[in-house]
Amino acid sequence: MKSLSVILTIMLFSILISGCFSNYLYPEPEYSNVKINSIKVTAMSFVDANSTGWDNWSGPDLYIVILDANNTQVYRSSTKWDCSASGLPYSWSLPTAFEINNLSSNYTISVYDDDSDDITSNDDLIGGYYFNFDSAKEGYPTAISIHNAAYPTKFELSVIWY
Ligand SMILES: [Ca+2]
Ligand SMILES: [Ca+2]
Ligand SMILES: [Ca+2]
Repeated sequence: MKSLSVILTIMLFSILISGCFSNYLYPEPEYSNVKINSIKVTAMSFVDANSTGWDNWSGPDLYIVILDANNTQVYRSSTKWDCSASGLPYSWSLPTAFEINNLSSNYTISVYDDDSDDITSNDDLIGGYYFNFDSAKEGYPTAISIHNAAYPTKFELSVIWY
């Protein structure tokens, strides 16, 4: 009887150990890198602070800029000319996925109106946000919305965590 309880105790221990061991071998995924595959503007204002259109005679010409924490430009999209509210969302696929290896690094994402066709105007900043991926990684979503209820501009990033 005594030997049976010893055997049971040993079995129990081995189950507990194998339980711990399998948790150790297969922990919850913890990703430390992210790739941006595409960027969308899903909402924005089509007038500036003076309620005037971004361009006088046509729709705004949208492009995306991402700056790193040192305000160095790390991405600039192509320009989509003469955009309209009915054309939303506007989407840019990144030809080479933009890889981020430090999730706590801060970035700025902004959308501009390209005025390179108008020598009287600099490009207009339509809207932008500071963000980092630490605050977005809960559950590792593949679509990350960047917005603030106080402002009309909304971005959506399509990402892969790895
Ligand atoms: Ca303009
Ligand atoms: Ca235009
Ligand atoms: Ca323009």
